[in-house]
Amino acid sequence: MSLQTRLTELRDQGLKDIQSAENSEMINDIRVKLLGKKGSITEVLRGMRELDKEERPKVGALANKIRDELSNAIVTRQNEIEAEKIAKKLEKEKIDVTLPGVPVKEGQAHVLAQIIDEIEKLFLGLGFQIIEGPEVEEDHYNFEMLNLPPDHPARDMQDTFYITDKTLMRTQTSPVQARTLEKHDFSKGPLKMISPGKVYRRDTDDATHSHQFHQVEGLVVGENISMADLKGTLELVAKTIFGEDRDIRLRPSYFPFTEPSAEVDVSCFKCGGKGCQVCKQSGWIEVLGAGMVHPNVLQMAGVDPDVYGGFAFGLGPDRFAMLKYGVDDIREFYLNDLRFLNQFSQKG
Ligand code: FA5
Repeated sequence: MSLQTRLTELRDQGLKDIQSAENSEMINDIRVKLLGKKGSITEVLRGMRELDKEERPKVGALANKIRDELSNAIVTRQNEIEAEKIAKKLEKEKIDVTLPGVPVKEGQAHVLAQIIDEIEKLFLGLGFQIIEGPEVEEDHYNFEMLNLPPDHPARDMQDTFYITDKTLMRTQTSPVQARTLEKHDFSKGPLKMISPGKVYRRDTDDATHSHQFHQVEGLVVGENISMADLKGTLELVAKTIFGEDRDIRLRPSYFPFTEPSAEVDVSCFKCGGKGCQVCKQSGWIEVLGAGMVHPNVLQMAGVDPDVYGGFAFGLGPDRFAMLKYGVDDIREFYLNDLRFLNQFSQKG
């Protein structure tokens, strides 16, 4: 067989093999087999020594042409294989953006925190400051500074958990009144504050009572403040939280730290005022206590009662939440049952 024929055969077979190679390893093997140091083409070129002088350039030119042809084919196939590999990888890693996403579990504020937030927003809008006080309180602030000296009979209504003889879990947010009055500089203007927080009592738990609940205290002290200011403020609170169709009523009451004092009731959410089990047949639910700040409280805090006066109130957000959402048992708020709590989603 002439070298020319051998070369053409090698080319035809080589091109076929290259075309059917499926991966880089196969291509590499073909390259070594054809064009490597011991490859078939190299061997043919070595055999040229035996050829006539005239024949050599012709065969040499053909051999070079075929070698170039084969190496070009190898590079082209190698590139194709790479491109196929990338295409396959992309196909496998493709993200279908139309598939539904994995839902992210999102929490929300507790319904009582939502009510307290709503009350805070209302009062911030009226120019009040928000001031917090300690839950573990001194007897001095929880009672004495509020005109309840030791052995005062009204202390019986607010028995609590004692830490020591003189420290207790506060029974009301009213001690924050005394703490703030002591510090306020009246030359800079009147004091307008609310104080939200937890309070504790030795109350027996039932549908409307809990031994731990929340209060929001309110206090305004300055010059020329009247009971009309108190009533107007409370009406605004009731209508903002409960809506225009709820009524409020003020009943004369007694608190040692206010004079005169009032209990404020809102018409019952369940029966609309006709009388039912929730409102104990009265048609009304007590939501807050209020009154005009007692001169003794001002005096004890170093504020001159002949110049300054004002009003105070203490409301129960737990009872507010019951009224607002028609919840008939206060204990539901503290059970942490998500089936109950998720009903008060802020997302609406
Ligand atoms: C007081 O605690 C007074 N400090 C309120 C006050 C402040 C009067 C400033 C005058 C001036 P009273 O004990 O009524 O008052 O409680 C106030 C509100 O807390 C009640 O109207 C009620 O909404 C709520 N509350 C009282 N006891 C409980 C209880 N055991 N569980 C849930 N809410 C309660």
